[in-house]
Amino acid sequence: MFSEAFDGKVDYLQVMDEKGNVDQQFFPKDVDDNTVIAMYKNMMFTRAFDNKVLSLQRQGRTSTFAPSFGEEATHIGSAMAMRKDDIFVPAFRQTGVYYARKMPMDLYLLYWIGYEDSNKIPKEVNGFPMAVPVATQLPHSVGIAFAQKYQGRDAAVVVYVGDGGTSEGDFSEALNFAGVWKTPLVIIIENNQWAISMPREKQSAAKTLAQKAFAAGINCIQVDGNDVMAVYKATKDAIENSKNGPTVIECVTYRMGMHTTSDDPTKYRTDEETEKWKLKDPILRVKMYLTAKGIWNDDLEKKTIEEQSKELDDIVQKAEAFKPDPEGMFNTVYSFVPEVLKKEFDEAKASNYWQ
Ligand SMILES: Cc1ncc(C[n+]2csc(CCOP(=O)(O)OP(=O)(O)O)c2C)c(N)n1
Ligand SMILES: [Mg+2]
Repeated sequence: MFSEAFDGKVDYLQVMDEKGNVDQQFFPKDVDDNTVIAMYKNMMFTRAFDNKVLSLQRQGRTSTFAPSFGEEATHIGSAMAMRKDDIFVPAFRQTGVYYARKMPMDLYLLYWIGYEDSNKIPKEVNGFPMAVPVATQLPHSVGIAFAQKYQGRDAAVVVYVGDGGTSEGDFSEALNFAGVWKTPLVIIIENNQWAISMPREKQSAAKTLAQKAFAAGINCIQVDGNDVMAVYKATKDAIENSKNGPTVIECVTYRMGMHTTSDDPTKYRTDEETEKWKLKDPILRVKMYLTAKGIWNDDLEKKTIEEQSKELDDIVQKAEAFKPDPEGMFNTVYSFVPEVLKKEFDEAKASNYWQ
């Protein structure tokens, strides 16, 4: 005889649709008009930052850059749901998360210019440096979350991983430990449909990426990742429940731009696909919502664009004025300075590298 060994189902949540209509039943109770405006402005800034840095990169003023075009709701919804003491652990494409968590953006920009000094994140930001080796941030995040629990702190950890990252061993191993230890962890799968040129359907035969949580005994949900309100609600709920254990949130979004500035997506995907996703733009729907409510208009939009443009000019000016200390190349790699580096250091110093 067969009986049921396990019953699993993944819910999908959308609160605000493509036209800005909201499902009142699921609209987060703690979100007032000012909060929606703040979400909108944060998303606008994230996009403006992308445009600015892309232009700097094309002028040779930054190194490779990974823009977030189209993924702003996933960043801002999740970051704004975090409490002050919650900690975020990013991958490498979470500009909006850093911004909403009040990272000084000139410091953030230094990373893309190529200075490791960017990784000295101010304590109050409660965030970690970017992790480029795919999914390696996940085992770390489980340890960080375990430490919160062990020390009796009321803080959750929110970690980000791409759709591609879910195929890594680190992902499965991290989820397994997080489930067994019931760590206060929220795992955001930022499913932007592509891992460089590898499409989502070739990444996994699973119908959702969220369901990978079942194998680890972890709660999961799939949300419209272009809906800032759904992402906010799911993250808030997961943080509230984090004392009982982790949650996986799959945010279904789309990478509107290139993987990084070294990539040309026209080589492997069609314009039709991109055009289809343009209609689901995460920023546009919030604008429609605010406009229909009579709390946003062209004047406010223009004023915000001007303010953010000035904010960006200041950020770039500050970042470009940064003078790195070349000694860091030698004395921050190891806990001690090995002989070979000491020799190079002496040579560099003798060659007036510091002038
Ligand atoms: C362990 C490892 N393998 C390969 C790479 C090269 N690489 C950088 S990003 C990337 C794809 C990541 O895709 P996804 O996890 O979906 O994140 P996204 O770039 O879409 O945000 C790859 C293969 C890497 N950085 N680290
Ligand atoms: Mg991806």
